[in-house]
Amino acid sequence: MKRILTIQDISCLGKCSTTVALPIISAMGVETVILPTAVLSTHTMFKNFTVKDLTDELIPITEHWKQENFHFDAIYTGYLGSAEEIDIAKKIFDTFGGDDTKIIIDPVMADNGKLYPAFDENYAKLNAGLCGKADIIVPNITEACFMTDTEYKEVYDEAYVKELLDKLAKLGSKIVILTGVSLSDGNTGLYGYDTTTGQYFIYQNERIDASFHGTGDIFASVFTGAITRGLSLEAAGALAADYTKDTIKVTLDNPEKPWYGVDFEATIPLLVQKLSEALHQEA
Ligand code: PXL
Repeated sequence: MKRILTIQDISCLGKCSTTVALPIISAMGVETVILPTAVLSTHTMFKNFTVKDLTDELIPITEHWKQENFHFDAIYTGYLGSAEEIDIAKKIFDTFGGDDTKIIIDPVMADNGKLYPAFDENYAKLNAGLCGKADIIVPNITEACFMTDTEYKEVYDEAYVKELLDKLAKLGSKIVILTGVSLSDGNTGLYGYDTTTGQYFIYQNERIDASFHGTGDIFASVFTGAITRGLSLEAAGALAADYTKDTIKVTLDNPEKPWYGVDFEATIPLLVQKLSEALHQEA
């Protein structure tokens, strides 16, 4: 069985970061090793959340794994809490990285034109440096703008998206994938650029007019699981985009839907089925 290491916080309640990555990637048939960067009572969109920083634990934990000779087929990073943790993530890439370990970075720090409460522009620059170490990065448009000093636009055209992709590629990652890209009314999805082939790729599906917390983490988790199971970039991107959209739809149908996250638990069986179909199709 393939094995992924995911490095991000545990928001105990809130359906994001580790509490979505672990169930989703496990359901996709990949062993999921977690490295929690912090434990929060909830994610940071709640008021009065508590935080216990775990920076001091990260190196000792990974040194133990190294002594035990563990290998990871992929390392996937999401929400990292501080500049120091970005530095530690780089060290972990150096310790465990190699040709057969894909580094996938979701530089979680911003959305809808704004940085999350815990972060500033310096953090965005450091995240840009981290992205230089990746095989694949999956920022949203806001994160891409902060990392490349580009003006954030709500309304844009394909030229703007390609400019962002080209600037992101200069950070150093082999493959760059922008999420939340809408190029026509009623549609949204991803737009990617593979620097190894010079090819752009695009996948759009129905845009649902609702915004939920944690959907970026769901996209990145499914994408990472699918790449690790051996799907192509295009198929992994389509699976992740469709699953995110289907999950938002199912959540909207729930009269008791929580405000803080989506009902991904209800759609995991669908994900497992679609993954299996995609693997057969590409076999
Ligand atoms: O979903 C991204 C995320 C992860 N972890 C924490 C967050 C957020 C977004 O706000 O606050 C703690």
